[in-house]
Amino acid sequence: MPSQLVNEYFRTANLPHIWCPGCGNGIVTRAIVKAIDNLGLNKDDCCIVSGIGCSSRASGYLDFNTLHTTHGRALAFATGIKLANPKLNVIVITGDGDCSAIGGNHLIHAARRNIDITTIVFNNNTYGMTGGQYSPTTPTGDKGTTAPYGNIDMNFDLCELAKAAGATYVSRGTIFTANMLIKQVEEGIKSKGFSFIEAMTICPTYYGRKNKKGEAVDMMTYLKENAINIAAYDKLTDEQRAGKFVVGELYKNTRPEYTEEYQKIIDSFSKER
Ligand SMILES: Cc1ncc(C[n+]2csc(CCOP(=O)(O)OP(=O)(O)O)c2C)c(N)n1
Ligand code: SF4
Repeated sequence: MPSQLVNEYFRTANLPHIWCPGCGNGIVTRAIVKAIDNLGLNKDDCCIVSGIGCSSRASGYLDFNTLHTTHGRALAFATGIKLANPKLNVIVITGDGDCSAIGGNHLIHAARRNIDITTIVFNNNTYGMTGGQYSPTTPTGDKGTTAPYGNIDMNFDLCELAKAAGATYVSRGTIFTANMLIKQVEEGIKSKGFSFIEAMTICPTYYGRKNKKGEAVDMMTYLKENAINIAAYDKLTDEQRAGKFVVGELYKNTRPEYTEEYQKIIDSFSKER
């Protein structure tokens, strides 16, 4: 029997989903829904926008105001929606390719403007939907359909990118620690300004298979063993950090939010009349 969360927040008529067995996308999607449920948000006050990719298919399963947009353009659509109706909780679902390759410029500028949107990037280190090409987050040396001998590009640290561009809430979690991810999405939604949450997930079908990472359980175990919380990470030497990655709340700040600044301009003209 479907759970209360599924019955309340999913378009059950669109299920079963298309994701492969072992794919991590369901855990991230559940974390988003659980965060919304924990915050007690009204569904009609939320708008979920996605780009294109396996992860972006989540919007089709969610029973909210949703938009499945063009590849890389979720943040552009979301910006328009938020400016038209700043009261909405606008949540963007995107993949690492969608968000940081074709959509990279939109990410930078949404963060720079500090518009009050919560972005959750499902980072599986590959282009899942189109067959496992390498993406800007594929670690250097790892393989993809378009890098059969190993990727020679330097990979992006998406959280550092979002922070440097101006995001005011930045965190990273994994599908292994789903409860932490739920809290991070909650914090992202509550924070006024551009919130960026990187959810480290798994694609056993492409990234895992091409890089001999084993089954889904092995990939989950990798996340469990190599994700170090920021408090502990800060105390490690460079040697101890090798091969590990940091999770937790990485950055929090406040600065003027875009739709509020925009409203001030509108108000200044209203007063003049
Ligand atoms: C303009 C345009 N270029 C390319 C594509 C093909 N395309 C669809 S999904 C995708 C990659 C998705 O990768 P990612 O964002 O990492 O998401 P995942 O499928 O891994 O969740 C690409 C290149 C497209 N749909 N539109
Ligand atoms: S191809 Fe990868 S990301 Fe796409 S559904 Fe399958 S496991 Fe998930």
